[in-house]
Amino acid sequence: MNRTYLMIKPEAVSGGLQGEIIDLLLKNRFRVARMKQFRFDTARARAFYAVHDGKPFFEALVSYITSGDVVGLELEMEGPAVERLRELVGATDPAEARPGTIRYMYGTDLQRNAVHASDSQPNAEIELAIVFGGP
Ligand code: 3AN
Repeated sequence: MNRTYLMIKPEAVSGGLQGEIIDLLLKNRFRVARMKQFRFDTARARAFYAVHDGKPFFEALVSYITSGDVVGLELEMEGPAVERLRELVGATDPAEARPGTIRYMYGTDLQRNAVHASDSQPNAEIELAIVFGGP
């Protein structure tokens, strides 16, 4: 079984989109192993987005992701979970995302793009550890 991490971002949670997004995941054969609604504090948000530290949008990203509750999900599937989830999520910019992808349907702009999905297995493991702690 392979696993990855998906996070429903603040504007999608406050907009009540979490049910539809989770339904889409289940219909695409992901299994929800763990799920948690929480709010990032600044320190944890900086750790979560450490790979973007120093980029021009980093401070805006941290303040946005701490602005409200998020929903974090550990997802499992038999196939290549990281790659399948990235396909289902779509391009970072919703304006460039293909029809049928989560960001095409629920994203607004480059920052408010509905969800985050881990971009590699090592990053999935790091992000799952930050959000859920131990196994
Ligand atoms: P993805 O979320 O598709 O892996 P990344 O890792 O390049 O994309 O970016 C992480 C997050 O940073 C994005 N989801 C988005 O919210 C934000 N972001 C990326 N690029 C920009 C940008 N040019 N301006 C504002 N926010 C950005």
